[in-house]
Amino acid sequence: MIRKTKSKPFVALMAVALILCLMAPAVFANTEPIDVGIDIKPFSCPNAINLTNQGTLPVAIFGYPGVIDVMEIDPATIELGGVSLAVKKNGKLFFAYEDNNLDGIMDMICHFSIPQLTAGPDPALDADTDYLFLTAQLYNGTPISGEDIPWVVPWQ
Ligand SMILES: [Ca+2]
Repeated sequence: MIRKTKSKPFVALMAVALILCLMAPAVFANTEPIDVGIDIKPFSCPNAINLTNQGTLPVAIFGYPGVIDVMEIDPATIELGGVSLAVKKNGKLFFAYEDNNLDGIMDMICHFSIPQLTAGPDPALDADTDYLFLTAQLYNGTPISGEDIPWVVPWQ
């Protein structure tokens, strides 16, 4: 009597396909970041940044009804060009909530260390930086992202 069995590679392939199908909703559900409006140096226009400044670069994340509630953003996950929020002297992350653009919706002002942004051989921010990208996650894991154009004044 000959037992007809499926080949091992076929079974393995089916198993992989099944796992991928089962994982797909989890993998793809939250991969598309919510596009949020941000403004580098929201207190001034244009966004002139002095690279030798030892302070922080403020960036506003604007709340928008039905799209983004800034209170839902996990501050620990916020990065600007891969640089995390600056840390205050008291050890807490440097951010604040305020309605920066006066539209009645709460915004989040995030502060990033300019020395950190400009540090290293491949800095997040230098005279050639066209865009700065801000990424973060909501407390529920949903990713968000936004971008703005910095104006760097390295000679001042
Ligand atoms: Ca606002």
